[in-house]
Amino acid sequence: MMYKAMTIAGSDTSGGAGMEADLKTFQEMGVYGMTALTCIVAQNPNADWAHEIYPIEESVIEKQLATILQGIGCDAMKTGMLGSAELVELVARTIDKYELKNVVIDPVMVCKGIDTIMVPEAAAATKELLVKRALVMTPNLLEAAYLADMPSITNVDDMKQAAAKIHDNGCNYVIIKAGDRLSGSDALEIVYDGKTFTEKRHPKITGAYNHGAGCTFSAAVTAGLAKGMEVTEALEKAEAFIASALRKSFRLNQWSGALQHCAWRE
Ligand code: PXL
Repeated sequence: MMYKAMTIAGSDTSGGAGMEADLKTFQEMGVYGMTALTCIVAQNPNADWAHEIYPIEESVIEKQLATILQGIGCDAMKTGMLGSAELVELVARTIDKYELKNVVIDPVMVCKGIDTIMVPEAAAATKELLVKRALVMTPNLLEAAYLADMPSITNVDDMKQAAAKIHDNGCNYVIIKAGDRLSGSDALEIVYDGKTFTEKRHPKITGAYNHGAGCTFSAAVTAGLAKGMEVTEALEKAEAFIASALRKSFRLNQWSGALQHCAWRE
């Protein structure tokens, strides 16, 4: 029996984030991965590694979704880079049409090298259409502040307030990751299931390259759900996975580094 997961995401040609990170994570966690590609991101070595985004036509994305969902089926899915409101609407329609339950929404709104991944209309559509369809959402601080209509998130109390607001909009589990963005020696994570706030602290991994960490983390949660785990167990496995991948992260070039997805094997 092979459990299957789908990612609706962009391709990060440099291999650290996007569907490359998702597929590597699915593979490492023993889950069969499938992709509906939304765009191709190329990094320009002649322009300071500027990220150039080449969108894929919506009709082609629909074809990929039919291949996977009508033709094969999946046990869990996640989203990554969704560049337009139309695409967010397509994802919402698809979740409804196939009655998908194990839905992880990683609301990719910002990333290093790309100023605005999401045009404002796509961010607004994500807030309106995807939050309520998500079993799990995995925003970082900037994305959580946007989704919760808060000017910024600067401490644990803000994180809890944002998690509660996002949960109120219909998402079952909200996981806000501060990563290395808040001061202190720990990387903070707040999990809210509508009843309890769980505050998790992991020692910050200094000197790590964290490009693709958000994609990898949400893909690991998705893989756990595909295998039939409860959210809390999938989350614990994902935390262990991301910690080892970060600890063994490595330099790619003068602009970037990447997580090591196979590090947990050692
Ligand atoms: O890390 C955010 C991200 C997501 N998806 C794709 C990306 C990036 C950042 O580079 O390229 C395809």
